[in-house]
Order: sequence, then structure tokens, then C-alpha cells
Amino acid sequence: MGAVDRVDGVEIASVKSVTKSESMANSSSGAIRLARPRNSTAMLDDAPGLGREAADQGYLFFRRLVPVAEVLDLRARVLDVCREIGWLDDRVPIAHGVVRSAAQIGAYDDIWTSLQCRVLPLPEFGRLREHPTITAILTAIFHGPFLCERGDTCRVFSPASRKLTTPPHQDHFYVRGDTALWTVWFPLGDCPLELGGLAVLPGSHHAGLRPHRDENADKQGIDVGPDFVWVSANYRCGDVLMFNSLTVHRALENRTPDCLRISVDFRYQPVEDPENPCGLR
Ligand SMILES: O=C(O)CCC(=O)C(=O)O
Repeated sequence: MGAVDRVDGVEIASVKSVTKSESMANSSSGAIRLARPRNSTAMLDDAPGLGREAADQGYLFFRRLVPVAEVLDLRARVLDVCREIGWLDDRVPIAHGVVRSAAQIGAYDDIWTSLQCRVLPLPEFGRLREHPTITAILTAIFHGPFLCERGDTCRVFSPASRKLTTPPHQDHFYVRGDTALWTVWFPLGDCPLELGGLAVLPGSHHAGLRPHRDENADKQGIDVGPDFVWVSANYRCGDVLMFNSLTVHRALENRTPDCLRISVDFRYQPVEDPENPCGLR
């Protein structure tokens, strides 16, 4: 797979490198190279094929895997919480998810914890975590039964928050436990590149755990050189990205003028190692 000039019509040159801190940004600033992810949607009825693709690439990407209506139901509930917290511009319809001017959202602080406490128990959240289309794929990946609720998260990121943007990292650095753990990530709504979705490095899980560093313990990341080609997409509502806990991934910066990027990530692991991870990102 080579670098491409555009991903779904967006020039890669306009996607700037995002890193966990200004010091890292100085060492690796500049455009990052993006390509389209391999689309596994056509393999949904081929469980062995999905298992092979997952083992080989360390990620799977599906278009319109989960029902848009269910994703938008959860989005509406999360936006209610965002409004109550005071993050939204209340002159704009709540469904647009427009952020109050100058709000910097995405830090792992007390408000973030309060967001988790209010969103994770929602029935809409639980229904998506155990959606049959997702669990069927996980059965193919794990070749058998698995545990859910291994560290689920709802994320909200404001624009102009480069320092808060998720840096390149591997979940295993934070989760530890079983490297067979997989994360299922998707945006709650359409998420074009400029809104700052997730990007993964295909096949990076094969090289094991890499060194992570930063002065901020919550945002430790990997210094990835400029030659690596990431895959990301103009995600549409219902699209789903899945990746192994050793697969290197990052968020792209939210470069919209005023929109929140809202997403969820669910974690699962095979029953053979029921160690419950903690300290998840
Ligand atoms: O959504 C993000 O910015 C980070 C998500 C992530 O790193 C994960 O799901 O493991």
C-alpha cells in the first residue's frame, strides 16, 4: 500500500501531524501520510477470512456496520450531557454539536470522568457495545467467546485542541493484560477527516509493544517517523474501525471551526484470559 494524495477527496497535505505535546510536535511536525483503510465490509459472511485479515493487518474497517438510527440516538443522549456540562453553543440546534467558543475539551479531568459516569450506563451505549453485527465479528477475531466491558469510553474533542488530541500509542501500553484485546471505535455521527477521526498503522501490531513517553502520564505516546503511512477515512455515521491492542493508532486533529468530535470505543478480550484491564485510555 502506498501513500495517496487524497483520502476520500481530502488532500493529505492538509492533515497536519498531531502529537501529544508541543515538544513532540517540534520533533515530528508536518503533514502525515494517509491512505484509505482496507474495507472489510464485503467479508462479513466470511468469518475465517475476517479472522485472517484481523491477524494480518491488526485492524478491520467496515462501512455502515451499525444502524445509523441507533448511533444517532446515543449521539443525542451524549449531546444532552454536553449541554448540561456547558460545552455547547446554545444558540445553535443541539444536534449540530457546536462547541461554545474557546472551550477546550478532551483532557482526562474530573469533567471527563463525569461524562463517562453519565454516558456509560445509558442503555443506548450498552446496546451498541453488544450489537450483533459487532459481536459476530469479534467472535471471528477471537475464534470463540469473549468478554466485553474491558474499558469502554465516550470521547468528546473540541477544535483547536492540538495538545489534547490523542497521540500515537498502543492500547496495550495503558491496558496491559492480554495482547489479544481488541478495541471497537466509531464516531457518533459523520466524521470527515477534518473532524479528527482515528488513524491506524496497518500491521504495526506485529512489532510488539513500543516505547511510550511524555511528561503527561495521561497522554504518553510513540514518536512515529514521517515515512509511515497511516490509514484513516472520512467516516460516515455507522462506520466502524476495530483494532488490536498492539496496533499503533492516533487521532487526527479536529480542524473544524466549531464542531465537537464525539465517538465511542469499546474493548473486548477472549475469555481465556479474564484479567480485567484498568487504567484504560
Ligand atoms: O478517540 C480518540 O481520540 C482516541 C481513541 C483511542 O485511542 C482508542 O480507542 O484506543
